[in-house]
Amino acid sequence: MRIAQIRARAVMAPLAIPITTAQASITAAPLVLVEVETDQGVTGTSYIFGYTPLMLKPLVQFLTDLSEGLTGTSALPADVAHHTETQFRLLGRHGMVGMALAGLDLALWDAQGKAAGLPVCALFGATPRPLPCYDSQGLFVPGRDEGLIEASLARGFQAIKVKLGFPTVAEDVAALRVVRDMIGPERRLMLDYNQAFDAPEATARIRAIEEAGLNLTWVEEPVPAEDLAGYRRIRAAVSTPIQSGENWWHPADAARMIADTDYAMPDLIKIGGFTGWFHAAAMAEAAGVPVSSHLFVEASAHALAATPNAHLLEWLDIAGGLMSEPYAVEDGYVTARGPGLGITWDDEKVAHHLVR
Ligand code: SMN
Ligand code: MG
Repeated sequence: MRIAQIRARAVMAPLAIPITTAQASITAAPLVLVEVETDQGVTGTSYIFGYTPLMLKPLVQFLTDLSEGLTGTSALPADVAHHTETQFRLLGRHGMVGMALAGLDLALWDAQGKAAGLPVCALFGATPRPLPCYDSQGLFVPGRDEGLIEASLARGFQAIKVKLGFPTVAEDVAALRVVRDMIGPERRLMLDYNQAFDAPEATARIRAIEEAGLNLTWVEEPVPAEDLAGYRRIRAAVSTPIQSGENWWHPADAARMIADTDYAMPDLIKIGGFTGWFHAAAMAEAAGVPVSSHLFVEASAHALAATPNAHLLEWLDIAGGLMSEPYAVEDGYVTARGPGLGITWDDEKVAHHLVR
């Protein structure tokens, strides 16, 4: 199978609920839809989350220009990785280059799955299986967001993550208290600080949360992702497990950081597609670190199905609003489906949200 053409389209995907974090509020998801047409009549697809609309046009342009050099070359993901590794060795593959190449990797695996008539996870030796997931919510503001927690419970979620980072830890504790009381003692509750603090502030907050008996499954990214010394100091001072990984670039970052986290959640795009994911997940397994996912519910369901140390799938559906049959949560579980990644774009919806 050979690459005939790579196509990319920019969209602002409608979100059922805005994503609010300690850093920013995202009301529609800036996505780049990637398509790889092959000479076998199979087209692979995936999407990249751009985080900001400013990334859309550069990504589309980059992928469109990349197409020419790859036309006629092997459509096998490792062959393309080998080719592009050499091509971008001098520049490096962080940032936009890595995001584009990872989107391409996911689309190439989708094409391989479709060509074989199999779900992508089967190409990695696994049958689709129900994966426990958690509802990934935004900032929880007491008095405003109780309805969102009620909706999660009504949909059967057994685990919920909220983002916080109020001016004072007392406000964080009060917000967590409301959520914990609503979900009861058995369901999992996680907290995402989105890199908001330095180590002393994060340590003080996590200790206060522990003293309040809120029993968090993890606290995520309490300090900037690259602050390894901060992670070490926090983990030495608190008993709550620490989660990180969504900002690891490629397996090399996983190698640097895996010893300093309790849980890891590589982002399928930043880690380098499925190819990067399985290298990072293997390092995590060797270090005794369970692996969860970040965004990309469809591809993550395939990756986690084939990951022996799989933990939880993050349910944060940023692209379902553009699909004819979006993935769904059933009783708190998500199951991968084929062929390929099981993604079919609804052309009308895509056209409606296209960014030109
Ligand atoms: C997150 C950050 C930015 C956009 C979406 C999601 C986040 C998470 O940190 O873990 O869900
Ligand atoms: Mg996070």
